[in-house]
Amino acid sequence: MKYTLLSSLFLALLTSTGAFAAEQHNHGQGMKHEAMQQMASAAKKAMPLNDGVVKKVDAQNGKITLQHGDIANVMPAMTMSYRVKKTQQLEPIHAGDKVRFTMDKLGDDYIVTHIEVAR
Ligand SMILES: [Cu+2]
Repeated sequence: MKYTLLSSLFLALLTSTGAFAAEQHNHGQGMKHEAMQQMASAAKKAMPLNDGVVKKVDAQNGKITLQHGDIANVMPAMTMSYRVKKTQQLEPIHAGDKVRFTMDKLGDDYIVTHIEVAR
């Protein structure tokens, strides 16, 4: 009887040690998150003018569809609809225009912060 108690105590100790190890393992995810934040802030620092071609202007919803090349640290070349910071920014912009634009991250979205017709 005494031995059984001791061995179950030992088992309990082993189990709690295992739980500890699992907690420490979780810490690795926190570090991964830090690395992601560093990447995000690196992308924020570099906010160059990107070249694009306007595919569609949706002034009513404050959206513009742009075809653009690779944007370093942000996204590969693609055609994508973006929200613009202010609807008025779309007034001088028309489908087919070659434009230069900058964008910024807002939550999970990228929004166009500046856009001008390229001359
Ligand atoms: Cu995109």
